[in-house]
Amino acid sequence: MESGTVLETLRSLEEEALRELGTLEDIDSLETWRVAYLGRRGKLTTILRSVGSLSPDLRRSVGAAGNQVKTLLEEEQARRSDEIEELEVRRRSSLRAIDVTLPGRPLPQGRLHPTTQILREICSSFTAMGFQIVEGPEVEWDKYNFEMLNIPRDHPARDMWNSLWIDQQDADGRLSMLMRTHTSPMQARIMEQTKPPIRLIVPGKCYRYEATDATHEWHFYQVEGLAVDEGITLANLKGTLYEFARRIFGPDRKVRFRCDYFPFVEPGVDMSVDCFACRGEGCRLCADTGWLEIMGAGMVHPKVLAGVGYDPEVYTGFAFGMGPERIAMLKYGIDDIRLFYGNDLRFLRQF
Ligand code: YSA
Repeated sequence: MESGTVLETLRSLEEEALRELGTLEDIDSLETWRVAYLGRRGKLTTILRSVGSLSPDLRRSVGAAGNQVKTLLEEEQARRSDEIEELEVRRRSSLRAIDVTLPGRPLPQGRLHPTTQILREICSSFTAMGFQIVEGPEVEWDKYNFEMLNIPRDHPARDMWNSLWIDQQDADGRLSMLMRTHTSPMQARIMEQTKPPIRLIVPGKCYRYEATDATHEWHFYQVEGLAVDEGITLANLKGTLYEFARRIFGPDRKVRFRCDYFPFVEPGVDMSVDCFACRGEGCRLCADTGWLEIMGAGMVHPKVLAGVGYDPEVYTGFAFGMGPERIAMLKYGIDDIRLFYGNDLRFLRQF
């Protein structure tokens, strides 16, 4: 065989292989191409194998030229493989192409819980009347939750507050710490530390060991109010609470005060608002009374004032404790208090 013929065959093989390589568009056909030219029985491999049968002179020149073609084809194959991969990536991302003319998707937005909203409304209606806001502990001593509020141990009035006790005993082996059942302990804590005049409200969470129903939860909020000064009367209490009701419910809502008993006030009252569900006719929600009770209130008992070192002959005061969830129920027409803490977004999104 002449060296010129073999070298020409090699050149045309190189041209053919490179032309074909340029048309390939996927990894599978690239592999077929590799097998056809560089595989064990491929066209170039066959030529290179035959070099052994050539004369020593021809072997050297054809062998060198054949290896050059092999190196070139291998390099070109690697380059084309990178190009094909890039093409694939582009093809795939064009399937997920962004249509910049589409309007953006709204991001899910959080909002304030209805209890937080009503607490803020209640607080601002009182701060507008000159009250300050104070907070207190949710885990409380028996001393503040009951004793300093004129509810000594074994007093039957303790049954009004079904308590969740903490496993903590005093020197007599009696339970002395509990989850506060109301925000009233803050009355004693504040008066113990401050001198009149006092005008403040205490929003916070309370806990009771009680069965739940449409108007009762075992954990709920209260907002306590306390005003102590010289010459404060029941008229001041009624005026303040009427103004509060007007600000929260508007001028058309009916409000009712009735006598009620709390050991830490004398006299004691409760305040109700006409039921939103039946407009006073009587229904399941208001237990057929036409009214929903929203708070207890009264004139601070002289014993409570004396217990914190105030002279009840000089100072008088009023106090109240309201349930914000019940107020939100009346304001927004919610017929079951259990919805507040059921974590159902269908309910929460409405506020
Ligand atoms: C009374 C006189 C004062 O001078 C000061 C405060 C008070 C209120 C007293 N500390 C108290 O806790 N009274 S109460 O048991 O009648 O609760 C007050 C309000 O809390 C209720 O009117 C109601 O709105 C809410 N409440 C009570 N138990 C509840 C509840 N809300 C939801 N679930 C419960 N289980």
